[in-house]
Amino acid sequence: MSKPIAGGRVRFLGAFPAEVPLPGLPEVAVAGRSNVGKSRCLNALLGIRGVARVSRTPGRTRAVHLYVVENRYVLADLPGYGHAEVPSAVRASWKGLVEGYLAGPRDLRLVLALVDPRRVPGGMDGVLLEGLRQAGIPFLVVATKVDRVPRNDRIRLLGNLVEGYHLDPLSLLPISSVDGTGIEALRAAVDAAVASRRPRRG
Ligand SMILES: Nc1nc2c(ncn2[C@@H]2O[C@H](COP(=O)(O)OP(=O)(O)OP(=O)(O)O)[C@@H](O)[C@H]2O)c(=O)[nH]1
Ligand SMILES: [Mg+2]
Repeated sequence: MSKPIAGGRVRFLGAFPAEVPLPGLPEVAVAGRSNVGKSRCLNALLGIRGVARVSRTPGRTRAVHLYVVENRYVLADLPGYGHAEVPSAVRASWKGLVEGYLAGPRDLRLVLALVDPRRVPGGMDGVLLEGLRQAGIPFLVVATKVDRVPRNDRIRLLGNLVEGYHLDPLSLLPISSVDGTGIEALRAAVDAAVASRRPRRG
């Protein structure tokens, strides 16, 4: 059973705390630390309020939430990582869930790796990006909450991300789900990834 949202344009497939089903559509996943703004980014991307629950309590989303968008593709809201208060058993199950998701035989077109540009590059964000690189999974680093970064600091902080994570500057996108900065570009990147053909042999 899936729940229609936004006049049927988006369907909530469910929250999966263990095995994540293969929906048979191209997928785009949203990953990042707890509280980095994944759910709110997802809502902004879809142009709908309240699709994905926006939490004030970090680490609340501990399942993979799947949404079917216009029957074109599936958006996966992955559980956040890195919250200090999360007990180690929960952290281990998080790791298993996300690693299992990423390793599955999915038609995963793009991972939106959300990072807070005010944080020094490294830690779990670095681990995620390195894992995606090694697995050959296409990703876009999305720097969130730029409305909170004074304009004078933006270039410097974004430059730190490019340097710290060895990024192609084109694979970094600053966004704000509050003032809408970068949301159109994000939507275009997702649409392009979904529309692209899978690489063929030969
Ligand atoms: N100023 C500002 N605040 C934001 C933005 N995006 C998210 N927030 C706030 O940051 C907090 C966390 O946002 P969520 O979207 O719930 O974060 P999340 O990554 O889904 O968190 P978990 O599901 O707990 O991992 C909320 O209070 C949001 O309102 C943004 O672009 N700008
Ligand atoms: Mg969330």
